Amino acid sequence: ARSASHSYVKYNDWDTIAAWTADIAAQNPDLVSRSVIGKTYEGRPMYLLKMGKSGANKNAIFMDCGFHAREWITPAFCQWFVKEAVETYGKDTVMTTLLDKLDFYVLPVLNIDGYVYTWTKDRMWRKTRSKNSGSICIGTDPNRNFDAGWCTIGASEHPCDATYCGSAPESEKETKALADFIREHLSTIKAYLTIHSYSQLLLFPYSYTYNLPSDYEELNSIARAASKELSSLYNTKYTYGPGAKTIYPAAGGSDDWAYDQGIKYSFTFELRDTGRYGFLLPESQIKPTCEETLLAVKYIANYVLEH
Ligand code: ING
Ligand code: ZN
Repeated sequence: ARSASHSYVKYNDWDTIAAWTADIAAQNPDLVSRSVIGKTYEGRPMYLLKMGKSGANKNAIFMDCGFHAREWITPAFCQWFVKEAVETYGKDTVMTTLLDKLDFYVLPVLNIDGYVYTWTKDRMWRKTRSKNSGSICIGTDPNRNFDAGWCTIGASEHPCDATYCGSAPESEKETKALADFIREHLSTIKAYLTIHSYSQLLLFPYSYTYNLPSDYEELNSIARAASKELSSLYNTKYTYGPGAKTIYPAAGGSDDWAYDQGIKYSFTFELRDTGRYGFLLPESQIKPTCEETLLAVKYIANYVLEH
């Protein structure tokens, strides 16, 4: 049965989100299916939702939330996106076409162990919860753990630091599971969207180098248009550009890795706000944040569909 306390306008704990993934799939069998792409360090199943009308040779968009444990607005957005898809399919012409022609893979929380830890022990935790040999400090930054200029810049080799890159690329069970899934579906995945907070940015490669990607002009114009769509609802200001110069240089990020795997449309969102509440974004802002972000995601998806 539906978890009694699940709400799209509240922050849900992991058990509630996990129960919700089962319920939303069971209630929408022609549109949503659930799979498990791996287990976390602490043994939790990593649930992935696949959304779309069944069809042959469909391209796909992959989106994840909850890389960093304390960025609570991001799992809220992934849940919101799934809700909007099932509620507006057959009503909203854009959403209907998107789901008819594309599949969406949505990973509501990548770093589940960390997310649980922010609910139980330390609200400001960022990393995974894996042990580091030779250190008393716990965890690796999952967004420094991908094989993209790994640990060369903007990442730490010290396990006690918040941006610890891990003992090797994909050392974390969670990042390995994600990378394995994407490698196995590379022929169909045309876009990779990874949702973080906060700062109100729409970033694209590269973050591990100041060099611009070969698709810079196209990615920049998509980011400009998607940011404009987002701002059209509540006038939320977004800045966009390549990660290294727009936020800071940082190696080992999943968007750079996905891009170098050949997924051209690779973006990192940094949702609200710009620092007033930061990671502690009030629940009253879940709805407006998700509504505006949805516009940008739909814009990018529609662009992918038409190109
Ligand atoms: N920001 C991202 C971080 O992992 C980022 C910024 C994006 C880095 C893409 C590398 C690649 O630091 C937050 N808020 O986590
Ligand atoms: Zn983050």
